[in-house]
This record gives sequence, C-alpha cells and structure tokens, in this order.
Amino acid sequence: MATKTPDQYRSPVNPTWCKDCGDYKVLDALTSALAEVGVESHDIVTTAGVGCASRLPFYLNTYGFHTVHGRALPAAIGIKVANRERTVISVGGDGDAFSIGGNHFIHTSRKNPDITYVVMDNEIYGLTKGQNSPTSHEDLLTKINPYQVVEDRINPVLMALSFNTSFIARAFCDETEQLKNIIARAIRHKGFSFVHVLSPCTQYNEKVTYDSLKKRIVALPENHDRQDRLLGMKYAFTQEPLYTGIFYERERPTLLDKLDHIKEMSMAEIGNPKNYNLQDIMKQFE
Ligand SMILES: Cc1ncc(C[n+]2csc(CCOP(=O)(O)OP(=O)(O)O)c2C)c(N)n1
Ligand code: SF4
Ligand SMILES: [Mg+2]
Repeated sequence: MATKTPDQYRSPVNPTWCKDCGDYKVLDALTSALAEVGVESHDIVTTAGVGCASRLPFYLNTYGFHTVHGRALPAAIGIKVANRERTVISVGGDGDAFSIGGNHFIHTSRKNPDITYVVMDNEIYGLTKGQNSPTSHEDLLTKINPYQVVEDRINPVLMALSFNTSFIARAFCDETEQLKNIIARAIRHKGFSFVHVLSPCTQYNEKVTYDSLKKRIVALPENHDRQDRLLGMKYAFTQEPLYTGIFYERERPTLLDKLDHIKEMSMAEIGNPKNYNLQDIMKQFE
C-alpha cells in the first residue's frame, strides 16, 4: 500500500469557515489521521448534520452525506450495516450532537456500531449566529438568553462514559499532534468511538478562546487505566483542569457482530432458505 498524504483526503472545495475557526485544525488533524491509518479515500464515508462543524465532509475527498440537523449518526449506522467494509466517520458540532441529536448519541452508544464520531465543541451554535448550546457555560449571555441562562450545561465525556461508549477521548484542536493521534486510534478502534474536540468559535463565543482553553487543559496521567470506566468518570467530572486524552477504551461485540450472530441463529433454525416456502410460513397464521 503506497504511503498516503493528508492532501489526498482533501477535496478542492475551500472551507467557508471564519478566519481562525478551530474547525480548520480538526480538518487538518482528521486528514493527517486518515493518511496515517492509510485507508483509501473511496473506502471512507463521512456523515454530518447541520452547523458550521457539519460542513466538514464538503472539504474531504471521500463519500459524504450532509444529512439533516442531528441525524449524522443514524445515517452512519445505516451506511455501516449496508457497507461493512467502509470506514464510516460522523462529524458535527455540540448543538447537532447533544441538543437535537442527543438521543442518537445515547442509542448509538448502546448499539456500538464500528464508526467514529468527531464532535467539534465550541459551546455555541455558530452557524445560526450565537445561541447557547447544551455545553455553553451558565454565565454565557447571548441574544436568546440576555439576562440569565435557564438551562444547566452538560458534560459530553461524562455522558459518554455513562452510556458505555466503547472509546471516549477529549482533545484540544490546537494540540494538533495529540488530536491526530487520538483520531487515528479512534478510527482503528473496533466499535463506536467518540472524540470530543474543544474547537473555539472565533465569532460568537468570546469566553471559549484558544488562550482560555490552553490555560485549562491538562493531559490525563500517562498511567491512566483506560479500561477503568469509573476512574474515567472521575477525570471527566473535573472541570478545572479539563483533562485531555483517552478516558476509556474497551472493545466489545459491535452491532454487526450481533447482527451476524442473529443471522446465524435464524439460519440454523430455518435451514437452507432456498428450500423455505412462504406458503408454509403463512399457514402458521391461518
Ligand atoms: C430541524 C432544524 N432545527 C434547527 C435548525 C437550525 N440550526 C442550524 S445549525 C444549528 C446549530 C448548530 O450548532 P452546532 O451543532 O454547535 O454547530 P456549529 O455551527 O457551532 O459548528 C441550528 C439550531 C436546523 N437547521 N434544522
Ligand atoms: S461562526 Fe464560529 S464556528 Fe462558524 S465558522 Fe465562524 S468561527 Fe467557526
Ligand atoms: Mg457549536
């Protein structure tokens, strides 16, 4: 297999993101990770919902599906089940993933399909010009919450740990080497892998900046036991510092493993399907 370069995974489309948007760095890290893993462009499918972050598949030289808001994951599951050889990657923002699409995040974790989900969290709805998202800080006043934010914020990594997502990591987009390594490992992981990326919006969230994040983040201890979900929760619960790295990583049967098993069991029960007669089945219900 010839060595791949990140450029091979970029489409000719120029991103419409604002200057210095964190998502550029995620795009670079993702293409570098794909080059490292070495998967062919035509074997990759990316899906996204709606938002600035969700525009990412346009900039990739892969198959892509820009779905509707919050529906990147169900589309990805369908694609993986129908095309098991494909590498399937979903991307999106914090609003897309945890607000309108929050429900899918829970149930995708339960199904454990072999797909990777990269969420670019800027703690704001960027595309629609700055409304609070589920990860926004309670002090962030915006046009829709000019006096006080009425909802508590959520903690995506802690949520994923409670859903037993089989690979869970957090990274800062400006730590490009760490982000690339984590995404590459997430892609190689067999099962549902979630990468929570801290990715500033330079237009609509002046509280979450490169400088403020740089001051808050600390890498997880090198000897962190990634199989220990409870320990992962302890680190995820901590907000100061904000830990980065792989919190949890444990493979278990994937959705396709389970579907294959069901198929085997049903085949064993009915024998050769060619000999099976629909009329005989219908008679059971007469
Ligand atoms: C069903 C539906 N509801 C609302 C919208 C409007 N809308 C588009 S993007 C978005 C939020 C995007 O926020 P996020 O996912 O955090 O992405 P960002 O733009 O911050 O990267 C909303 C509410 C929509 N497109 N469709
Ligand atoms: S509005 Fe924010 S999230 Fe959207 S492209 Fe601009 S900087 Fe990035
Ligand atoms: Mg956002």
